[in-house]
Amino acid sequence: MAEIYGTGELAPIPDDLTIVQFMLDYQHSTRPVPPNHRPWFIEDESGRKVEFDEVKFRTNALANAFHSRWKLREDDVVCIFSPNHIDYPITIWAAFRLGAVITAANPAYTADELVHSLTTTKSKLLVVHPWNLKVALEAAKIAKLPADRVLLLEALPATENAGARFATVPQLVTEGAQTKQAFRERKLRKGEGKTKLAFLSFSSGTTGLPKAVRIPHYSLISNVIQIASYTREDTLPPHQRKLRPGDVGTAVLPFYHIYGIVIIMHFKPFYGISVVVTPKFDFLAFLNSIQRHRINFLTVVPPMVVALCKHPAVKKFDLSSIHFIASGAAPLSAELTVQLSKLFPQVQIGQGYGMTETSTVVAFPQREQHICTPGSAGRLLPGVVVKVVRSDGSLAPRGETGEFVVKSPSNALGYLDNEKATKETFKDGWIYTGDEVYINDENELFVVDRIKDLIKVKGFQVAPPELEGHILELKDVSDVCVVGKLDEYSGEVPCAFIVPSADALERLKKDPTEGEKIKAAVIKHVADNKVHFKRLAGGVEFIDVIPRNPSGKVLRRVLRDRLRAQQAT
Ligand code: 4UW
Repeated sequence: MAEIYGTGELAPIPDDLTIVQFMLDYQHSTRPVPPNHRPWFIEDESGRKVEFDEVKFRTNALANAFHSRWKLREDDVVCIFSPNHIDYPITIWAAFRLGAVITAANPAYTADELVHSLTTTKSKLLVVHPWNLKVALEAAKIAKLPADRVLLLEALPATENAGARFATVPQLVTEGAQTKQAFRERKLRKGEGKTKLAFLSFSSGTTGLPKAVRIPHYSLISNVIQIASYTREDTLPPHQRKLRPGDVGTAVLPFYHIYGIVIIMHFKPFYGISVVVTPKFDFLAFLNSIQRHRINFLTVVPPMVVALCKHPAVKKFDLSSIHFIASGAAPLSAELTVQLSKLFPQVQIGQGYGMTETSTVVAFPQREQHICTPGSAGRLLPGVVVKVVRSDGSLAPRGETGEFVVKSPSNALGYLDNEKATKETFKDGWIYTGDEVYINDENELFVVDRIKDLIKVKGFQVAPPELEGHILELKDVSDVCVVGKLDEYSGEVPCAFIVPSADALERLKKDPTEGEKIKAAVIKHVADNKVHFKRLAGGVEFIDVIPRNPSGKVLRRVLRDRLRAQQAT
């Protein structure tokens, strides 16, 4: 048994275009309708629609202003720090017109976390939503980014006078539209798309701290084409297909994450699907929005499926417009899949599997199936070649488990300034995912476990070493190991095993109530400095010694499995 190939033919992938040219200026054979078929974006709350012509106009005007005001140019990095916003994609595409690179930060980040993104990527410009301005300014100061390099996505409320100090995107669009085009668009030579950087997206990969993944334009274009090819070959009659041009889709999952970047921001409008842009996830507002905008296509993560299955309010809304729900970013159990299909019998339901390093989708809900095989993470996309590698390095036959190893035209280039981690994960065109999987005869993927360090909380990445380094700052802790504890809603939540310092042990001996105080201090230290999903919701446990292998590597799985065994009893 050798390599396994994805299903179907893959259309040619242009390697001389940037993703903005591919989206706004080009008619690829897999694009089912002309780009001006439907509104591209719909602002959830106001219902404001942005048509293709306006998207293009605003992108070009903003690129012009980026050039005149800041001389933004080739390879400059722009950091966008915002919840989903109707001008978020336009800002990114404008930067791409100039050959600049985007890093998108989680809008819930604390100042310290944002500083890490800004400094690692050497960002030159910070584009911010007014809600994030305070944290952004704090981080910009530490990262030595001048305040005149902060751009607001929209004006501050009139009550906050500081608004006048910062330029806004709408202002720059007006400014850029008034002057003649001053910039020369960055055009690519044949083949250059394969190396020309588009995004620096953070992922902790299989081990260590979050790293910036180098994603070129070609990878993004490839993935959009792979999904579109797969979907267009559909053997079903058009009215029964799960994805149809003219559909309305959600953008409640964040644009900053690779799932949002590829599927929601690029694939949906490319395929003629209007995107309803929602800045914050609130379940009742989400149901309301589906009803109000007659949404057909939901891209979700498993906790949203839990809510759809269990929340009593679901029955109060008219959700009959939905015809396709795709879940991804973390495992969706077979039980939940079946439960969801019973509640929504008219809806096609499936899972996709993706990874920042494969930017992004490797497997997508199988075309012909109304309900995916419960537990399956989708079927391999065209253009994807995979191996399942056992721990002894041999290849596992179909149906047997091993590490999932992927070669796809969408694979990223490696990690920024981190040769060691790049060599461990990116080998001869293959990406070692750190996921344990098997593939059945139908080319369906089943993720059975995670071999890598990563914890996924509601689909968000949490890198245990990041929390461990942070917890070790406390003098009461002499050693620590963070693992994922199973959680019905979030999938997993971080739990810390700590070895108390000698001093803390002395205090504990004298006064047993000290234990709770130490645990509370650890929880608070993380909660005060890290984004909400990194909090130690799984609690803190004392342990005598952290298990390590002879070379000193933490045996995280030993503790994780011990915890899960306890949970099972
Ligand atoms: N089942 C089990 C799954 C699954 C999974 C991911 O944060 P990253 O780097 O990236 C993502 C991307 C998810 C995604 C993108 C596009 C898409 O269509 C879709 O489904 C509709 C999902 O999460 O995390 C990568 C890691 O997340 C886990 C797995 O461990 C992987 O290495 N993961 N999807 N269906 N686990």
